[in-house]
Amino acid sequence: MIKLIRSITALLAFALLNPAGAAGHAEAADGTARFVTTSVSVKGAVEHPLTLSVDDLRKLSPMAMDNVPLICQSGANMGKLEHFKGVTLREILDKAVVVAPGHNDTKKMIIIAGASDGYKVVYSWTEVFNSPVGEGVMVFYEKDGQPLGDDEGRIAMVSTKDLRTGPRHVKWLQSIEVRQLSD
Ligand SMILES: Nc1nc2c(c(=O)[nH]1)N[C@H]1C(S)=C(S)[C@@H](COP(=O)(O)O)O[C@H]1N2
Ligand SMILES: [Mo]
Repeated sequence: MIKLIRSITALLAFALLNPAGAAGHAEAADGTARFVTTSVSVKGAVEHPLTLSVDDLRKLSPMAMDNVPLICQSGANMGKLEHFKGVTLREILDKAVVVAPGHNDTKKMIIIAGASDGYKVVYSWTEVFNSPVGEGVMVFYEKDGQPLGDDEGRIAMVSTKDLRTGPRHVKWLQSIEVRQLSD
């Protein structure tokens, strides 16, 4: 009886200490595997809400980039993104078709990029579609010809023309939401 209680206690302790393991998922040594996303939803003020897998993203116009330094908001050098491939946020939003019937609707629109760990960054519609920054905003899915690793994959995003590129390098991208300010 005591033995039985002991083994149940040990099992419970194991499950509590290894939540992802208990749920049957493989967990990377650094614990980021649970954040990995395999599709991104495009939602909000769009005519066609989408759920795009890596294969779906591969069907859009591929854009390859060679070398983007990653600089944190603090100024710290976080390394660089090299030889990565993706598509522009512009193309994704064009596919979803932003709903903006009023002449001034787009001017008060924001695009929220959300990650599975709760991280969020915003863009304005104008920034994406009417500024040079927009040309460099990419949703990417491949690095050095390989799928993105657990540390940021399988889908991530980066605004390559930002002065400090770290903050809008969104790891584990999960959603792209278009919203119009109501006031
Ligand atoms: N999903 C997600 N992406 C993120 C972050 C985060 O907390 N969550 N931090 C950002 C910041 S501020 C930086 S500088 C870079 C590098 O963060 P790291 O050192 O944690 O890899 O990732 C960016 N992307
Ligand atoms: Mo950062």
